[in-house]
Amino acid sequence: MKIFSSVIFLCTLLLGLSGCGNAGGDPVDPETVELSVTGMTCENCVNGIQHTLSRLDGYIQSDIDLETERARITYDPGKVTPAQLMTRISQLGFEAGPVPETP
Ligand SMILES: [Cu+2]
Repeated sequence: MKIFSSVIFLCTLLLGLSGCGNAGGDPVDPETVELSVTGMTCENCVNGIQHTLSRLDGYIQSDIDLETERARITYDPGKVTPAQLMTRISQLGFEAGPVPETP
């Protein structure tokens, strides 16, 4: 389910990273956070968020769904925190927060 698919996703990501010339640095141990992002109206909003996040050190990748208003963001926890990611998104005029728990 959710946890399972994110494990698969992380494995894929790790394989991808190791293929891009790791010069003996610390291995990145990425984490993925799922956020609720509201206020997006079109693909430009999504692209704007991704563009802004991509300039944050520690940001790796994101998958943002306009319809479900969910953002799944992969990041390096040694460099950036989910709080910083949320702050960046809200600075763009969107509301970002933790996904409400579903029973
Ligand atoms: Cu838009």
